[in-house]
Amino acid sequence: MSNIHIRRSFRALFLGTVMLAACGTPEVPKQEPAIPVAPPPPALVPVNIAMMKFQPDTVRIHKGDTILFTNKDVVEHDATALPDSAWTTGPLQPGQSKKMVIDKSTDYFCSIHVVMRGRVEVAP
Ligand SMILES: [Cu+2]
Repeated sequence: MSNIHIRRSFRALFLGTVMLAACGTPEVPKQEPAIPVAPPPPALVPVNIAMMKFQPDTVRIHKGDTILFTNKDVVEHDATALPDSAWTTGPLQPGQSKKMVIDKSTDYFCSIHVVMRGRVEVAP
């Protein structure tokens, strides 16, 4: 390689470097200050009673949510906390509903038909 070729190669390399530098470093997007995210509003979570079952039999809710128990069966039912009856919907006639705010994870059953079981999982 002749001297002139080496000089041209250096010049090309130099110009390439200058051009790259002129483009600047890629701009990093500015971080916006974090906007606090509001917790989701309390939800109304349906649990239907039909065909001698709680449907769904397990619900996962957040603290403050309301469960709406609705008896869609043809006979009376209730939903009562296990093991201590800490809460109960009371008897629900066919077509009746009852809203319950349950703030602690618990199993429950129908005290009229004790084989009917359900569970509420409460996330903090
Ligand atoms: Cu029942």
